[in-house]
Amino acid sequence: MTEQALLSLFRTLMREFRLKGELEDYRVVKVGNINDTYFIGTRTEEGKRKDYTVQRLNHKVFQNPVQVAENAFAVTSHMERKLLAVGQTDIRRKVLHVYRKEGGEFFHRSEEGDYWRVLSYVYDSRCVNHADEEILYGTGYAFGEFQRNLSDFPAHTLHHTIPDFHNTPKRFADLRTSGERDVCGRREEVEEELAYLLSMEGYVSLLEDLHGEGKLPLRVVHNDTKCNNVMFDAETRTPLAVIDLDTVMPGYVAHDFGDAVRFACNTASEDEEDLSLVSLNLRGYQRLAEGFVRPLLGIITESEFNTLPDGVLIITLELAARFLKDYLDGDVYFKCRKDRHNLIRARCQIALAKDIAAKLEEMRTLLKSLSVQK
Ligand code: GN1
Ligand code: MG
Repeated sequence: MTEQALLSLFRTLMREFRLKGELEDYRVVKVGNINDTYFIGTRTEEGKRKDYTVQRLNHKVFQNPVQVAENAFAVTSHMERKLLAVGQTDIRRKVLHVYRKEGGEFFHRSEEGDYWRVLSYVYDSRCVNHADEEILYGTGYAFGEFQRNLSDFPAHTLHHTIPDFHNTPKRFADLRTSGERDVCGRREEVEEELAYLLSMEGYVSLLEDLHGEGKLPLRVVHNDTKCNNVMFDAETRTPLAVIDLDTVMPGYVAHDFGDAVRFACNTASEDEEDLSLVSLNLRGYQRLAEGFVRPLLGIITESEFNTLPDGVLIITLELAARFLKDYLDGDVYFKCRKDRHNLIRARCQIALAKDIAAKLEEMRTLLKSLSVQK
């Protein structure tokens, strides 16, 4: 989009979403593999500055944008009510706000058919991609607290915005199919990765199997718990709001814990090409686990607790399968920022999964000895 088109769009959004003042500036947010995000700065007649988050929702990925928005609205309203009732101040820094138009609509539809929305901006905060121990603890705590705040939310009222989102056996079946179809002729190049992942197929259904046996409850979970989805106070570094609520759906606690560890406790980035740098930081895992479990004591069941380390391995395998599938399909889902980006991501996640598998027993022992338990 040209600069002029963007500015004109932002002004339209301000009008439609009844945001006061004049547009002053904007920034492009480069994080995220699915949606397009901007921050816009406005100033009122009285000279007051106010910022907002503006997003174009990827409606190829989220085929029912209104349902995505309804979920986010319901969940944020619930958390806001709950936190205000216990005297939370500065609520806008703790819970995201979903703006609506005069008639209650969540989106502006552009001429091109895109879906644009407005969310609040978390003041004096920062987003962290590479976490130190304090941030790891804070990340765990923020997602544990998120789950606690939603533990009394009626999960059945949420829409399944992406059906089978963390249904790992289904993700593996889809990978197998993409390997068989081989629409881009890339299969030969990934034979080794494909064989490794499919060799783990028996293990990845563990959570679904336990759920089927009535041993693992479904809860409202975030489903995308990367540490860059928690905003931290720029000064004190305490966790503030959890953002990116597009995938909030019923799911398992182990997925949220697992995805947080997968992303933040990798000693390298999610798409590191030098696989010798990729490993699971056990000390970081322990800190993240302490933060996560603390707000959930008395809420999660023993079987949920015991499956947390499996969640780390399962979700890492799942991401590897999703990236590899997208590579086989011709890069149709995730944004690619370099050549073979999905293959690079898949290889990195496989290297991480192998290290996690080797450390799984140690991870179980560490979890059982957490200081929060005593
Ligand atoms: C996508 O766009 P982003 O970064 O919020 C993806 C997640 C993946 C993640 C991997 C809707 O999230 O599931 O874990 O990339 N979101 C969707 O970085 O598929
Ligand atoms: Mg996301």
